Amino acid sequence: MSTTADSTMAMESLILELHSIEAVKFGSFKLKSGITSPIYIDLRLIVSYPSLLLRISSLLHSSLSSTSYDLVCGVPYTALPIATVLSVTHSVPMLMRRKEVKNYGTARAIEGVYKKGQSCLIVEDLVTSGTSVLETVAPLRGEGLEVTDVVVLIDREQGGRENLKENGIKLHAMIKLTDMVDVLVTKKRLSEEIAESVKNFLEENRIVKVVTPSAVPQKKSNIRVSYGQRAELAKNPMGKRLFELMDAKQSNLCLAADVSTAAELLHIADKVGPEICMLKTHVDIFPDFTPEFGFKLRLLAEKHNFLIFEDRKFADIGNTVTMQYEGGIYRILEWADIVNAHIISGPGIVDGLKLKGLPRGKGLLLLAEMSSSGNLAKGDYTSAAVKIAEEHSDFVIGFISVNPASWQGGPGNPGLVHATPGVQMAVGGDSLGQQYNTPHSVIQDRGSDMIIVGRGIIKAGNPADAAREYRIQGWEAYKVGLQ
Ligand code: 5BU
Repeated sequence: MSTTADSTMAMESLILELHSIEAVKFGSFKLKSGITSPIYIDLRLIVSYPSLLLRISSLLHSSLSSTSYDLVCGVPYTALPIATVLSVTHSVPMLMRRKEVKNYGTARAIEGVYKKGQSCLIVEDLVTSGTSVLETVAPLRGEGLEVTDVVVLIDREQGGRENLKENGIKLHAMIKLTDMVDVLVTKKRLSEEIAESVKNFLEENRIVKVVTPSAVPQKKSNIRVSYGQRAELAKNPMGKRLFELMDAKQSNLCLAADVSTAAELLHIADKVGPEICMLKTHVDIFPDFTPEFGFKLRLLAEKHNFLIFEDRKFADIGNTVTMQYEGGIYRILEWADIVNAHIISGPGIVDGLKLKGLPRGKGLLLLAEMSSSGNLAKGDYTSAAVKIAEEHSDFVIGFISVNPASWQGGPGNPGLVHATPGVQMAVGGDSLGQQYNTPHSVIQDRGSDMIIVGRGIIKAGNPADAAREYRIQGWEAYKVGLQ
């Protein structure tokens, strides 16, 4: 029998065994995300079947005959036993990634022995969007390891392959979920009807926006000027401070702290403070705002060394914005280091904000682009923002942008910063038009300097850990450009 026929048979028998032990079930299952799925896969129970575990590990290993690696690391927790067996039976040293980083002792995110530059293969049981894989890749890359390949037992085919590719990782999947469904139908374990509903479900719930080559702008140049050097080129003192702070904290992460109350914001700012260079607020969403809020947030900003950016998006004529900036109940000028403005009303808006902000050492970001689908900030509008920024570079510290690498002339003046919202570990979006890109894509391909992350952090089980992952991913992407 040919090797292909051998491996097809091995795969079919594995699929049937996974079905027999109920690692794959069909019915109606409520997923963590709230949606109801006609299929449920639980590979945790393979630890109860030693010979199956051994078979899976050796099949994963043999499916990678043309890929070389020095180390293996399983994605916690289900893939850990698979990675362990693979490591032991094929004498490849293993690493372990801690899910919870201790804040005492060695506080290591990666356990095991390794050297910078070694290659590490990721082992995973099931890939959906690829987010869990990326959460393991980030700290490994953060330690200087090369991570380019992940081997997975089952690919749900819901965007993982595309999202991983976007992050420079090749997915080697042993079993594709649709193939599994086909085998179960052929072997009379599953009706055609259920198989159809599973396939429809997978198609309708793809967590991906496939990024076509033309949608990913190419960098104009591979060489990036360091944040430290750019601090020297910034004309506005707040812009200079921002670059210095990013350099010192090794962070290009801004938290979009869109929580429900001011109290919650102060709580999360204290937890996430060590990871961020900037904290972005929408102060008008808080029912419990008091005049002390700004003072308390400033104390936290000093404690953890981050800047405060009120995402006020001023849009009126110069005279009105001076009053909106300084007055009202929020008194933004008192506590925010940075604000932003649309340029729809013309350069007078910058003059107005500058009148109040410049004497107090503040900075302004101009909205050159937006992250939401169908927005109108593009082309000539974006170019006009660049022109106004250049003419007011004593006060304007940079832009809210999404694709500065695709601008005519590229991201332009290195003394100005680019901050990009719409960032999550996996590309995709929300139901109200938000569009997400990955940290790697934002910093590396799109030529931005800073990732602005909201729900990716605040909705995570542990926001401080999630912030750490985003910081590492953002910083790694920046460092690649420096080399
Ligand atoms: P998210 O949860 O990561 O989607 O939050 C994004 C934040 O960035 C949120 O506070 C938005 O108001 C903000 N934002 C944005 O998403 N897109 C834009 O173009 C601009 C701001 Br400008």
